Amino acid sequence: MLHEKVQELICRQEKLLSKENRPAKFYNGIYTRWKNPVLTRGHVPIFWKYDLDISTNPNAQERLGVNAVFNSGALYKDGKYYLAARVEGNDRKSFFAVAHSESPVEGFRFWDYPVVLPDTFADETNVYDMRLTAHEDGYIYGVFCSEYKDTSDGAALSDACAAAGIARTHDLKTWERLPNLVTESSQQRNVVLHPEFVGGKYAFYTRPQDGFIDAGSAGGLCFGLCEDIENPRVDKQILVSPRRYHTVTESKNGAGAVPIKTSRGWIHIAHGVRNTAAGLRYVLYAFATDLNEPWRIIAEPGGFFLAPYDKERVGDVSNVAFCNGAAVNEKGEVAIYYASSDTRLHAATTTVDLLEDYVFNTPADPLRSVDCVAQRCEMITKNLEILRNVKAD
Ligand code: M1P
Repeated sequence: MLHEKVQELICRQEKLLSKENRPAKFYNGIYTRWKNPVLTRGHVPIFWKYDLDISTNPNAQERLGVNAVFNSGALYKDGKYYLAARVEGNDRKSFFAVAHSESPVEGFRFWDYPVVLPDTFADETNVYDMRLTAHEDGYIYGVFCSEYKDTSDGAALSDACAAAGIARTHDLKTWERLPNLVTESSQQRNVVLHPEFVGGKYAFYTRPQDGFIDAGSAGGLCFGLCEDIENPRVDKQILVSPRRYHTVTESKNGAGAVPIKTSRGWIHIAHGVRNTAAGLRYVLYAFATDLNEPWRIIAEPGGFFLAPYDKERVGDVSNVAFCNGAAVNEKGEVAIYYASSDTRLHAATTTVDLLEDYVFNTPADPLRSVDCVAQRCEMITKNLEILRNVKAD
């Protein structure tokens, strides 16, 4: 027999899980935002949080609370959308859990168990932000942040080190853990495995930093090749997308979703961060790289692609939009999964064609106000002429 409160929670959750989603009113012609988040802490199975045994939990108290469900890797496979979400317990430790649905925007349900990663690093305290890459070698790779305490001389209690953890699977259920990626940088987060071999080698997008939080003199989204995925190391990191003064990437940036292959280039959805009086602000930006030289940018719209909007602005870490997964189906429909304020996960839907239009036809950032005004005036002049002609017709 179940406690009546638990029965009520299960019924309430069922309503949430079967809720239909609708497009939001927001419009920019580039993507559709959806009204309801696709995953929240409310989606976490009740039996992950409550001991359902009345004899050991007579008051139906939550024993292992979950604080948030957010940054998710994503994959479309055989008609289904899979998310590898970051689930954060009340104890601040994150772990991964897979949810799937036949729709990109609703109906996601977690599998019975979270991902159980082989415990190969005794010092690892936390794991988060998994990118799922269906690689041409036949494996699905999960590349994530593996965090451990900085124990070097003089390190403060909260000082930490970030490395890129790597695990691989065929079914998202059984995972083989590979060694962490070795690079020359002491801090490595937001690492993404490119889905194809480049010159016969594995290729990673990296984000070296001097500090755990601060980019320091390093930073920028980089690219490097790796000979052996079972002993992964990147010896040379080439800068792909640098931090730039007075742009959305001023404080730091990092790779997001696994790049999307289009006829004109690889489309990347990354994040950029700037500092404000209210703290860091994270937005998404996009660019395209060359099909054969995926480290070379061939188009980059100015400004942000997606920023925290409306209620998305508020959460555990407010003013954050973060993406580590997008799923593309065989019709060229794209679901971009982005989390808001480190609290919940949303979908924005678009198509490969619309993304190409955005990335290749949106003007670049001219980097100075005076040039931005000139850029805008050029469009205004053209538009006023069009409006005059429409009136005359
Ligand atoms: O809190 C915002 C984000 O901060 C980190 O991103 P970055 O490494 O670029 O600073 C990550 O911890 C990410 O999970 C988080 O959403």
